[in-house]
Amino acid sequence: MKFSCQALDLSKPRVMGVLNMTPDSFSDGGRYNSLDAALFQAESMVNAGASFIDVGGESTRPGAVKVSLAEELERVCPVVELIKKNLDVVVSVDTSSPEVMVESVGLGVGLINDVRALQCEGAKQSVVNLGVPVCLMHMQGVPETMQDNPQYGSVVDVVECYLLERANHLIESGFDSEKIIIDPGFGFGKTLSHNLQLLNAIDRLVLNGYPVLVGMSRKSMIGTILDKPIGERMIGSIAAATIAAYKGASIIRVHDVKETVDAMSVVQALFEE
Ligand code: YH5
Repeated sequence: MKFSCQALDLSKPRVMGVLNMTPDSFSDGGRYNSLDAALFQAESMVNAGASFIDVGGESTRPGAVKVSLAEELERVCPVVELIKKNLDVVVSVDTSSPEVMVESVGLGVGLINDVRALQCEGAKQSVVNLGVPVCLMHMQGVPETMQDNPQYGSVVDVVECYLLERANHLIESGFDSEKIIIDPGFGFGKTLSHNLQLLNAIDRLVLNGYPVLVGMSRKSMIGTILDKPIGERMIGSIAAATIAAYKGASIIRVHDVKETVDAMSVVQALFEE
């Protein structure tokens, strides 16, 4: 089966809503940092058709400052617990920390989303022990400096090779290959041209047999194409999401859930014809 990931139904393109718990959150201005507001936002995204809520407590945007483990646990765990108690949705946690992975899975998280593809000390072993699905993302460099003149020979070759290597590594450690999702990491050490080459190669990434997750929502690739600020990137983001889904991406990580869900219904209608 092409879109198989045990415990997650990826038989059609799914939408993952972003729930940013960082105080410096770029797109919600930090408005959702109280627990009640976070639950309200999560509930709105579920009502709008989100299949996943991605909770993140570490900002990985270019130039962001590092967050302590205690701080990340304090940002992530209470909201994960609250969402799992109140809503019927798969919660994913955007983390690279094994401690956050273990704690949040204990609270009901169903997917680990790691932008560092389990390269931090102890992360791979934690995921193997926990046995929950994981998204492995490609990043060139580190968030602090990754957008300072990124370079590749062939970006598609490099990204594909890296993701398959990380997946193989995990499988060799005893992890179920059916629980692996891959993500080219739009904007993580990539120029606009690199991002467009990757978007155009989503169908090639899908051929490896792992479900593909993409996150382009509101990112600078959209901003650069449109020459528009973050608040005016929704329609461009939906266009990019539609292209990715049409090329076979299974999970689309977005801020604007309702609008993207409609776009995914159009793609799915075409697949069913
Ligand atoms: C992703 O692609 N991205 S956090 C800068 C922006 C807008 C949005 C300048 N976590 C991904 O969303 N996890 C993030 O405008 C992710 N894939 C996966 N799997 C960065 C982000 C953003 C950054």
